[in-house]
Amino acid sequence: MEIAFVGNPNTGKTALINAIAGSDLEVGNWSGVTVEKKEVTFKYKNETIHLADLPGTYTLSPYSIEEKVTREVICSDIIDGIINVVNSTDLRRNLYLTLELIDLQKPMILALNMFDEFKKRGYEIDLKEFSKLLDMDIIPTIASRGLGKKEIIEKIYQNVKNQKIPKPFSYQEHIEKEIEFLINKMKNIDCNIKRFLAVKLLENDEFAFNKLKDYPEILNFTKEAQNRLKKHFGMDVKKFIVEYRYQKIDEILEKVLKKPIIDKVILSDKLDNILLNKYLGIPIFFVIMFLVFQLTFSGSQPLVNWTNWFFQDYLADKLKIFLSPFPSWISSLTINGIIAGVGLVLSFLPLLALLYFFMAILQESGYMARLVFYLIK
Ligand SMILES: Nc1nc2c(ncn2[C@@H]2O[C@H](COP(=O)(O)OP(=O)(O)OP(=O)(O)O)[C@@H](O)[C@H]2O)c(=O)[nH]1
Ligand SMILES: [Mg+2]
Repeated sequence: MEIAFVGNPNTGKTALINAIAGSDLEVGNWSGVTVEKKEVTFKYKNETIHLADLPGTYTLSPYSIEEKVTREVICSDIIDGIINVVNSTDLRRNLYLTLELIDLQKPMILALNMFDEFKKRGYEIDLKEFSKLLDMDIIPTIASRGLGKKEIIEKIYQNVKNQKIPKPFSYQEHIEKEIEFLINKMKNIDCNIKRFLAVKLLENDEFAFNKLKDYPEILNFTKEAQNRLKKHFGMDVKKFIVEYRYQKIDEILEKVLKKPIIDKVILSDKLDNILLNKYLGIPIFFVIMFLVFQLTFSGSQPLVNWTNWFFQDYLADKLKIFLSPFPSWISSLTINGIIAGVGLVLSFLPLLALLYFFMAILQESGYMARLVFYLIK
């Protein structure tokens, strides 16, 4: 069984494969990490399953070479099922590819990845309705932590076994009529992705034309269909189809996605705008550093004083009495040497602890990383 992982760049496809198969393919926090097809073999329920890791792509009408690799593989007969990995925090953009993938009419499921980020931003989604509208299994996942991996593999396995294929995404009625017309004309051609090719022909896609270059009559029928549509819509057919997809995505999201009234992302963006402002960024950095050092010194002062008092007054006095029967050099070595030395070192401890605490806050909040990025820019 050959399963392809398809999705926009940097959505966690490779991370999900690694989680499922325990492999160590390269993941990275930027787009374009995977540039060629990689395959991991994995045993599930006594069946050998090949998981194909593909370069990220935004569309199946791509320009770059890596994206074309993805289209080539995904449109070939070797693929039995598709796991569409989407970034759940950026659904509008990600679902465009999903709608194109549905045209392939292969068993398919949706991994709603980065679900931790999704929750963090306060988004909510009606999974049942979403799954009904797209007619496929939709599983929230956090690939980097391996969450959802069992369900993903089980669902795609079931869908491939039962040949469960999502119902076609319906385009505007005139487009649908022309799709049907072209599919009908391909009746005698041996090909599994006729609907996909019909849509792509209408979109003037070179890949579809290439696939059917041995059938000039189909290309002529395409021209006919395009002319009819152009006349009807009064606009370019490809443009119409692209806009129609986005319109449908908006309708779906309107029904299933709930964003918080105050978007936490926007809040953090606003903070970024202030903290990394062209003129205020550096002065704010110095103010923050000044405050960190002030708070470190004044905050740790009581503890420093207490440590000094404990070693120099309390412990030294007690030891002086305890050591009085011994020769004076032993008492002097212990009190003026060991206790005073250890006390001096330990009196820095509260100060250092507090300093590291504030540094950790600056580091973990992402302020430092952003600042470095800003300075380089
Ligand atoms: N917070 C969070 N991060 C994730 C999740 N899944 C993956 N990541 C991170 O997202 C980044 C991209 O992951 P990859 O697996 O390389 O993404 P990809 O889709 O293979 O990327 P390309 O190969 O470039 O298309 C890595 O830094 C992952 O650790 C997730 O569910 N939550
Ligand atoms: Mg990858």
